[in-house]
Amino acid sequence: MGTALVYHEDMTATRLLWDDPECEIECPERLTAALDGLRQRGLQQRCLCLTACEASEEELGMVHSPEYVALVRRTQTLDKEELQALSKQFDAVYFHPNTFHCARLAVGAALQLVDAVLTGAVHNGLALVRPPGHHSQKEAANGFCVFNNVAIAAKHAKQKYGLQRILIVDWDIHHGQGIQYIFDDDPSVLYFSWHRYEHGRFWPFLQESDAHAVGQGQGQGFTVNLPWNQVGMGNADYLAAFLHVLLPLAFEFDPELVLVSAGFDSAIGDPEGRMRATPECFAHLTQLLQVLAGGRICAVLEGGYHLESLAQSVCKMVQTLLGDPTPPLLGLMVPCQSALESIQSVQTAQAPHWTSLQQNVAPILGPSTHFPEGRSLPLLAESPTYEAAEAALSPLQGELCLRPTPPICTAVALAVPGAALALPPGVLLQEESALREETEAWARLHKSLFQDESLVTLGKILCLLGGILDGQVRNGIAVTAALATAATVEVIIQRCLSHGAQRLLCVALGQLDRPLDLADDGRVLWLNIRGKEAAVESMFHISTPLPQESILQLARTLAQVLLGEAPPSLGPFLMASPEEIRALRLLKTQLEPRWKLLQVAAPRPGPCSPIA
Ligand code: Q9C
Ligand code: ZN
Repeated sequence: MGTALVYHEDMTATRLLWDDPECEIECPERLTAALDGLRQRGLQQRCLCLTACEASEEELGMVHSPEYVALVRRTQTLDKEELQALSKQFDAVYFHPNTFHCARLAVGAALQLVDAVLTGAVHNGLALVRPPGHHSQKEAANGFCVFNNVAIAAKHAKQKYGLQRILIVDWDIHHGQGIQYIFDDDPSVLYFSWHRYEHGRFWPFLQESDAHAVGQGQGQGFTVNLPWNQVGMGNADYLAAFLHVLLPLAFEFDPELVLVSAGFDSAIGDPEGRMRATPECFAHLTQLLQVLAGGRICAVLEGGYHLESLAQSVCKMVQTLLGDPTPPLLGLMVPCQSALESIQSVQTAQAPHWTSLQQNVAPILGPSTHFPEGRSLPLLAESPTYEAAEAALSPLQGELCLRPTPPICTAVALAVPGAALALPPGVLLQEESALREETEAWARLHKSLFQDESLVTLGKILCLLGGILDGQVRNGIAVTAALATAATVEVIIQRCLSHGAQRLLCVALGQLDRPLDLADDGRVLWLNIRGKEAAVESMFHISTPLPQESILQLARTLAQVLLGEAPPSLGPFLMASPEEIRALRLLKTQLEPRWKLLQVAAPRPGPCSPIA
């Protein structure tokens, strides 16, 4: 069992007892919708289902004061009028006679999940909880949150397991100011939050939600705030934030555990967030986090108020936690102007604290035609509807239904008898080439290029490729004696294209030339990692330097990752050499006009810059 799902149905037992439009969206159906979604898609059945137990008062005490815990305990015996009066003492909070029980279950669920992951019972998991936690503070309930589930989970991981570096990723659309306050001066917890901010005009209207708040004392640089100053942020904006802010810092930090404050009010259709990221985006965000901390991810539900959007996003996340392939992302991958400005403001604020960001500050940006504008946002009036997105998604989902997860994960074609490569268990060995006719046809086409033994190799590779194109095999490795010749690679590419593939990425490691007569028509992106030089031959033909690494070690790691294991930690952070940085920056500058996700800075506003 790889993925835990922690839940208790009692957490549906708290609800709003009076009229309050602000609080009514935090309803019990949120949990049942998410759970029904998981059940209907057969995902719950694939998880290790754990029943939550209440956290002890000692555990609550890791974050909250005894007086505050006592105050929440007393709500069990209050009547409706008293509950309403007490609720008014806090911002956007309601109490119910079951609140104390539910809130202790929510904390308990988060702690059980951390235990399951850190004892190795599972690789990762999700706690489906109510009430949420990230706004809650030492002595205050806030924003539907009573106890700070994720903050207590982080303290627990530090105290019980001696962890020294924990990353909290808060992708809820509200700022988890509660978590920020609790770890403000603590360098062992890196807290990342993006949130709807609108220059301070969105709830909870705090100065300290802005990018300049980086933490206090020893904790400086360990609070990372990315304020979104417009609504309508989408898949490209979220990905850009991960690629250019969160991941560089996370690699440099090298966490031992990743906690996710998994709020889905950042998804399309949500009335609170008014953003546009589709449910598939959460599969990608999850996958990007899986390279950290040996894949130890504990996600805990926070917000998410559009029931259907919430359920779909939760399902996409759980599917990725389970190791299923990520679905394609909809939309042009072009971050918007406002998102680029926000990203740049975090980079500027954090650069003094993080080596990996120091190369990005003050980019050399002229108002040149080389920097086309970012995507412009639609007017506020045309806020996206979930239904519109769903309509756009349905053809794609139809296609996905026709392409279920292949039954075989990794296949290996061994062209070397008794190859010494220690292959991990779980791979399917392909013994026989069943494609004699096709192989020979290809060989006739390239007659001078294939010798006898390379023909056998080609046959085995084509057989493997056939399995992938038919949807029987998810990925594969071919181990060949000779270096793959350009001719073999060309045959592979041609076969994929003739099978109807629209876009192929070829990563060539080492001295392997791109086939000469390959059309540079945008269908094949050729990335050669070799030698020392970086070069842009075209927007689809790129060379980068090769890091020092044994090829055998690379092959073994590659096989493990293809099989779904988490990649090994990269260890202590080492900055690239000045020459490497210069080469990569030049590369980036050349590629940015075509590949918009490389852009990290908004073009300077000015008379020459194009208007979005
Ligand atoms: N329209 C969570 O998502 N109301 N809490 C804001 C702005 C409070 C959200 C009003 C929202 C609290 C966990
Ligand atoms: Zn929220």
